[in-house]
Amino acid sequence: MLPLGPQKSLIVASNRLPFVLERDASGEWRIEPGSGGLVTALVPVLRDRGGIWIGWPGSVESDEGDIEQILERATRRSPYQVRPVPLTEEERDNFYYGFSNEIIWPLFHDFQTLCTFDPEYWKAYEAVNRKFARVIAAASRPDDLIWVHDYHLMSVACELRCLGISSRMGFFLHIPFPPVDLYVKLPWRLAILSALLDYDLIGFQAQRDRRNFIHCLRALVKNVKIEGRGRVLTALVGDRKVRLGVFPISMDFQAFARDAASEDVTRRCQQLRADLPDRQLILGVDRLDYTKGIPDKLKEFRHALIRFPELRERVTLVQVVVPSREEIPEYYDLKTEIEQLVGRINGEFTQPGWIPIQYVYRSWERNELLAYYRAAEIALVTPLKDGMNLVAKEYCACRIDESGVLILSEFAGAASQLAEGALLVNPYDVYRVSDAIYRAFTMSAEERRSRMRKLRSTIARYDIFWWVDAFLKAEVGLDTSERVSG
Ligand code: GDG
Repeated sequence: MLPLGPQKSLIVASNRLPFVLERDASGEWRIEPGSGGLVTALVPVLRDRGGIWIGWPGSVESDEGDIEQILERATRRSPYQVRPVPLTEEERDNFYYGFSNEIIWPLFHDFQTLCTFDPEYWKAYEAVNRKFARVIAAASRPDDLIWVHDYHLMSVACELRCLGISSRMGFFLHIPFPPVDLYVKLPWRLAILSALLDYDLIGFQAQRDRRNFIHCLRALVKNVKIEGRGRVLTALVGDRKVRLGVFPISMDFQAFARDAASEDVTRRCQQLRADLPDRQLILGVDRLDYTKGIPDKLKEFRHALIRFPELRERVTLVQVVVPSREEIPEYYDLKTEIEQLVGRINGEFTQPGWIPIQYVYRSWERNELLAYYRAAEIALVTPLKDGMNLVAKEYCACRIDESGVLILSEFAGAASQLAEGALLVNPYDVYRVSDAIYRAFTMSAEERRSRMRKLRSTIARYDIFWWVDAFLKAEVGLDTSERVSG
């Protein structure tokens, strides 16, 4: 159990509650408990300490009515309580689609040209952060630990302080923090930076993100002093003392490895292998998002087929694209672009008995995903920018026979931990990526094993439970001054 002090409960706030709430065919609401890594890791702490998860249930107020009741029923036996933060349709549009996904998401991933700096979005962002703060204030006791997640909620601590809440508050940014030259384009750059300084601890995925944040502090805020070294530094800003930590997020390594070895997954994996005799399977798994660099990846795969003709009929790229934010025009256009590229490349290279790209546009059942992780000799993970990228880690966890090659973008947060075992590439460099595909294809079994062993040992050590533990220890001010190797 974590040494958080006897009376401290944990209050977790994230944009979405850890539930999937959907209407079934008959129009009735259905609720499924979340199964992501964050939920898995936090549930034991919430169970031990008692705690509350606060977030938007994903519907808008006009849908409301029975949602509160559904949540209440669904969580009656859950180890933690849930408090919904309802949003109006306008709030969803301006706060979620607007400020969060048309400003912060593109800007923080270096896509400044996709930003729409609409002042109405900012007003909604402030208002919704205030709304979250009110729900948190009403639900928490003075000694509770408050842990806020991600870019939708950067101003929550500031709003809580205005309400007179003095509890310890931590914030974890799941996405990258941009370089100062990009950050300064944000019209509300100072408001957001100062709001973040109201947290006691700010956690970043990688050193790159913390370094950018410190550059921004130095450029925009006066009298900044940074003290300490290692995983957690202290920023002294005026009379504020804020800890700045690097905590690369991960997944439940043991659960992935165990489930990958299950009978179901093993059977399905054998089937997949039997369908691709004498062929290496290259796997790409990405949410539909311009940050994931899917069109670039397809072009690079094509380039590899042109430069290295021996790859033809010997490799198959299985590219899964998980539907996401399709109601936003950029995402719809991206889907069209991907589909056209897949069609063009398959049209150019297909031969009897061999189609170079198998394209899947849907989300797989977990076991299907695990079977593909196990069956694929090569994973091609080439985001243009990514906070961490859990697909890269999950792939390695599922390589229970210690084979497999991970080709990884140097702009994924995961690259800072996995540089030794992975083949790191610049996802914009068509030659580098096509070389890496060929190198992976021809890599000896011995080299594959030695690289995969290193990858798996790092990921097993710094798993999701390590992550929760390290963050919460830093939040309560315990020493976490180890070197930032994880
Ligand atoms: C954000 C940051 C950061 C994917 N396809 C299927 C499926 N998935 C699951 C994977 C993985 C998750 O989705 C994707 O996680 P990522 O980390 O790769 O990417 P984002 O969704 O963009 O996440 C990212 C993360 O937050 C955590 O901090 O790493 O940088 O952008 O877990 O397994 N799951 C199933 N079927 C699929 O087809 N069941």
